[in-house]
Amino acid sequence: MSILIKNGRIVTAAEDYIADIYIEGEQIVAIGQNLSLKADQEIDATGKLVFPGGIDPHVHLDMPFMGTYSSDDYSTGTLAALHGGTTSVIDFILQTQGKSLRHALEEWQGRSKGNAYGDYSFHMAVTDFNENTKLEIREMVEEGITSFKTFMAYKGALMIDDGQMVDLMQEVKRQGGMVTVHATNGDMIDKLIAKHKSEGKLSPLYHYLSQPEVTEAEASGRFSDMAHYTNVPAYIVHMTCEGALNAVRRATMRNQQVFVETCIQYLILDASLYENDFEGAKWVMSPPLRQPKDQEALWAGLNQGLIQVVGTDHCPFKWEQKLMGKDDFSKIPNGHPAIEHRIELLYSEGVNKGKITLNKFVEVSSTNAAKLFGMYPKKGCIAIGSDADLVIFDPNKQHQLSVNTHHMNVDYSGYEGWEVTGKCETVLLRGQIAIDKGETKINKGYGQFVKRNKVNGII
Ligand code: DUC
Ligand code: ZN
Ligand code: ZN
Ligand code: ZN
Repeated sequence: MSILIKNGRIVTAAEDYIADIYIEGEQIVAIGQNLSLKADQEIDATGKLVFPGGIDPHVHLDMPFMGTYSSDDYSTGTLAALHGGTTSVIDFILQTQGKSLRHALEEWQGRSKGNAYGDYSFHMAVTDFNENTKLEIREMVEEGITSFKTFMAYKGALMIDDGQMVDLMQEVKRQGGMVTVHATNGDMIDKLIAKHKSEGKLSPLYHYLSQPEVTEAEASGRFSDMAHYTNVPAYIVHMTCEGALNAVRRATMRNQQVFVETCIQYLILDASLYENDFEGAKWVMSPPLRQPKDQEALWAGLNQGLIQVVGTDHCPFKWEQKLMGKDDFSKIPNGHPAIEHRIELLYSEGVNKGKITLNKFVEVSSTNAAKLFGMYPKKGCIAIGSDADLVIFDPNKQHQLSVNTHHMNVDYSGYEGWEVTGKCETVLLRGQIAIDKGETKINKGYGQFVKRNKVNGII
């Protein structure tokens, strides 16, 4: 099977030019002007942008959490991602405390195998680092799982202490991996939750007020210090605020680079959404939405090169699941649905409103994640020999986001009625048209596990 994409405006992290792309099988075989190659199928991309398929390195599919499961599984989640121009995702395996990493890997392989539409990989969340787990780090790297997630919060379920953190960092450094972190001060947050509950303050607003900026800034600084001490490649997930960003900025003053991911919601939504009583549960996520001054800091951080990646932390729960916390904010399952909207919102709110360049958009939605997590140049670029993961994008198409049209398995939208300029029209994954004008063209099971390479923390 061969496809020729004619006359598109090709945009990568570094380039912007008009050319044709010739695809044979799963890969890009030729790029050039007026290619006179005969293909089984031709797509006219005149007036359209063509950029690398999005990579969302932060999603939670079918994940057991807070007494329930996130409502998108590998099938609905990766399909929704494809509709929104994201061709690869990296999901989190959660180790159960007291059990092995291998056991957790097998559970996630069971959930994902044969179910995905889009390509996927795994981070391994190490929630119990001990002599046994230590021996498994190397095995995981050999399996192509080269990033290890840690939690500085969710004590009793996911959190590790600082001693475990330093030990884990040293082992991951030895084996050629990256340590990533949910950087918030779990003890402070638990105290504030208990205090609010004892005062009868039980609405979603108190979820926000239990995780003030300082809890994230402090943990981000502490994590950076431990990463500096151990010299491990280090990455902070879902950064939301100015204080945390400044902790990373300070680390640069000793010539350290800590990589940073923010998520689309933190760039465009703010904490005023928690003021609408229980409605605010739609945006109960951790860390919570912040203030407009934090959004400004995050956009600036992208342009300053302090933030390399925009993900989603996609962790959807249906309204019925959110209602588990109707009388107690601490029981509202944390997470919000965004996997389908990241690319279009980042284009519309970022590029279209003049906050970031088109090249920066590609860099932070695809290329940097591929580089940081050992998938480049197979993924994250438009080059000869790379996987033909491509988005053909109509930059002028106006549309509205809504629960009535999205593909995520959740019965509300965090972005209901949001006006978006720009639409993913055709999405290719490994040389196959996966989505065309809203229609799905591939079958469940087409998505493959992406085995990732070792990383060294230089991009
Ligand atoms: N935050 C969320 O909102 N959901 C899943 C886990 C997390 O850290
Ligand atoms: Zn089990
Ligand atoms: Zn997290
Ligand atoms: Zn997460």
